[in-house]
Amino acid sequence: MRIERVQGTVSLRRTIESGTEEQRQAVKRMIDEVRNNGDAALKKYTEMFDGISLHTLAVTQEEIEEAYWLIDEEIVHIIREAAQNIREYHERQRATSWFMTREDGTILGQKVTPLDAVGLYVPGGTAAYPSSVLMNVIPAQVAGVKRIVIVSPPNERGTLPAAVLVAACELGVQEIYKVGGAQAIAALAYGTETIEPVDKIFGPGNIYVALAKREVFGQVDIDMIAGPSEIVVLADETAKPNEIAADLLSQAEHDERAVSIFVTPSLQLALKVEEEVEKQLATLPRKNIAQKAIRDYGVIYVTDTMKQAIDVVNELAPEHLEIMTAEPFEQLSDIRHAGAIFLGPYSSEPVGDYFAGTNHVLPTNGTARFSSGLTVDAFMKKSSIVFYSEQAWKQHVEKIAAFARLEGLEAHARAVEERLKRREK
Ligand code: HSO
Ligand code: ZN
Repeated sequence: MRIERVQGTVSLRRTIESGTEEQRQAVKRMIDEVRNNGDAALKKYTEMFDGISLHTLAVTQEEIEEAYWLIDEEIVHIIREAAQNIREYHERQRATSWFMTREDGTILGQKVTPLDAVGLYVPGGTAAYPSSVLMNVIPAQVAGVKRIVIVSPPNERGTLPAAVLVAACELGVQEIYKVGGAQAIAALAYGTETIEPVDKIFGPGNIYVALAKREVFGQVDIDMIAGPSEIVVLADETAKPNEIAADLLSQAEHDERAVSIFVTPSLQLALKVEEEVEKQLATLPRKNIAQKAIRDYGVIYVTDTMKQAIDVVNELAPEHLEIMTAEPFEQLSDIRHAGAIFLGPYSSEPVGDYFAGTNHVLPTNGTARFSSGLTVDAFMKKSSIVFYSEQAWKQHVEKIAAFARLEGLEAHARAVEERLKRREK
């Protein structure tokens, strides 16, 4: 891992998923084909890309039962407990409708309504995370979304990973389809004979999925385009180098482009962490991935002071930040940009990935500067409510009409004035 002394500002090397022109065109063609040919197009692409010919797209009850056979009962209990923690945390986020009144009888308000239907994309292969099923489905349920659809590419056996099916079933998800890639996104956006369209699409995926989400945005809403995972650890000499190294590697194993960064005012600690990272890397099953990530994107920044270290963290605006200092709550108030903040030696980042209750869908690529992780709000929308009383209308009608005429909108002015006729009768 590279060690750099920091003077002034730093900037993170970022990979933006914009794809090539060829990829964008391919995605557009696939979306058109799904719009024109529905299920037949989905099956054709599934055969082409997943190498499997499916008769029905929907996951059956037998597949779910089989999944339960394959998963340890103990794991099912862990999933249930994690789900409970996640539900409890997200319930606090649920916005409620409200009203305000004025003395003239005006009532203004905000009515909160859940989305009718949402779709969740679960990637295939080793990135098919049951934890991500929990992180997306639970806030949707807390919001009150009635229809939740999961789509995911089938594996070589023509089914979905057992753990994903068990997580979905534990939450009571009724609609699961074995379709992935850009074709799945097109189906969610436009619908086919089997899959009714949804209003918003959530979940990460490969470049084709990301491009397809961008392409259907407007027809439906989308959550965010997630980049590779990132972790920044901020620590002083009270922290343990082996723990810091382990946490840095926890995110490095996600992706060859994952970003693991350590920031500290202690050169001595920096040297020890560097050594630990190398040592621990050697025995990791996903060593190849983690090693590439650490080599290409891993950095240790050594600053002169803790204050400078905090500046570096804010500059990086990481997805995950761990603060391992003597008094982590002291630094907390100075942190302005981070998707999730983990405090103290026991709050290792995977605690949040799986179990604490907070959400693990978080802003990457420095977007923590202006955005937040997934919350219940993403599954709800707000309508404003206006009730004007006669008294309020009378008091303000001339001002409103004057404002309308300022904009040259005579029909607006006349609309509010039309009520004058009631008084003439
Ligand atoms: N750390 C990942 C989420 C995840 N980790 C899922 C394990 N499973 C992105 O924040
Ligand atoms: Zn993770």
